[in-house]
Amino acid sequence: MNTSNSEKLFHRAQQVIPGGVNSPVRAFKSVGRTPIFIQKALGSKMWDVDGNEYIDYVGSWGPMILGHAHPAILDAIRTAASDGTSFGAATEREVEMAELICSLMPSVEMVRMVNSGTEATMSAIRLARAFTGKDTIIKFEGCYHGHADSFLIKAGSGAMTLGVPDSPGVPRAIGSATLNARYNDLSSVEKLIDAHQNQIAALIVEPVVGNMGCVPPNKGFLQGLRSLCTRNNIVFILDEVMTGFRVSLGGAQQLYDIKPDLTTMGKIIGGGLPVGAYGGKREIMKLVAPSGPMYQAGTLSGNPLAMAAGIAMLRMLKSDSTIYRSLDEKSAKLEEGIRSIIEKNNLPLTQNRVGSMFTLFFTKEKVIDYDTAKTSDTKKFATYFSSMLDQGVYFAPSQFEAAFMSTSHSELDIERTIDVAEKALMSVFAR
Ligand code: KE4
Repeated sequence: MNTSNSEKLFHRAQQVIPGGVNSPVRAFKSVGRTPIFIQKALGSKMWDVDGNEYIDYVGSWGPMILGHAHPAILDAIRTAASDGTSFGAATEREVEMAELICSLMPSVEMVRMVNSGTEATMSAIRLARAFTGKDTIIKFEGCYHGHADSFLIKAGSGAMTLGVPDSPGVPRAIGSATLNARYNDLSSVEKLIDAHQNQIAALIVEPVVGNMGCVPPNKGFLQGLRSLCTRNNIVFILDEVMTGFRVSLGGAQQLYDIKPDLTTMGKIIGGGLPVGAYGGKREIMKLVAPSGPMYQAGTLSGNPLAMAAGIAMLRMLKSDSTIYRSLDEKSAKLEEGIRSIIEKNNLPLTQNRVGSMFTLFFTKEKVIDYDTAKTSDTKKFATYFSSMLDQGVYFAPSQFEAAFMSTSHSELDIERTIDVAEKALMSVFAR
């Protein structure tokens, strides 16, 4: 496969951008090859700067649930842009967006727009600290909540991929206020709460983990966290940046019938533009400036183009009740196709899936947490990734990420993906 233009661009990029990319996982470092530079995308396809076509299962890490360059989203952006690109003042679209989010996620009584998932989660924990007057937070090993200092302790996603789950530069005072529990292990949470009585402000969790690869919650896990937080005056934060409007129209909290105190959002609600949000109980949210003393701000928060794209996205998701069933059926077909290859060849692989987010792990172990995810053979994954890419199928360049189906993936795309996966897996395990 000719990737000469990507290689030239990557060389140039590395002179002026750290690692040649604006987000680490894009550098393809853990899969040991030059990253592809994308020229354009449409529906389920992407084309790189050398003209190679890919069936895309990254979907910009989640936002592209309706496929790339959806006409309704492009129209909404064009219309908004013709009236100006940013005002730094209140607009009607922000009210409409907030009302839409609150209508789709009943636990969210008030919501504040920000510009990324990181801003959403870092604001949510500041708010929880302000509300409770306590400082310590609980997160889970392998979960990723963006790159704010408090979260870069045993973090997932790119940090886990690059083997730097604990980043330098995080002050000890901040890091020591973050405790890590084990995902799907309620007793690990109880032990932390017992050992830090009355110190814990918040517990933040990916209700379905995407950032150690896809890891679903065990039955009763989320409910157990809810009752522990209620009993100990801990703000229960569901980080739905990835799962929000992905695993169901009302997110994981609808799918698992769980009511958090705060929810963080991003990705899909921006329709591909930079958007994040945090929201929840009115009594907590009213602490946020200017209605309360907890300060958080943003020049481009509620940006008109981003709101227009997000409103168009959420309106489409809300208007078509077949979308989530179709996403589930497409994803199940792919999962079934891969399962039959695994069983036919007795391959040491396991799959996790929730709706249209899923991961193929290169381990025989059932992946239920950070430790079991880490049993994956990342070298074999890298060989598989490369073989898939060379055959025109683009999955995340990391074992510790989720893949995403969109409504624009066709039956043909899925059949081709299964065929290509069989060839790729045979090349990995034949060695
Ligand atoms: P951003 O700041 O990247 O918009 O969102 C941070 C974030 C917060 N919470 C969850 C559950 C997330 O998945 C993310 C970001 N997801 C990664 C993909 N695993 C972003 C990709 C990247 O870092 O380039």
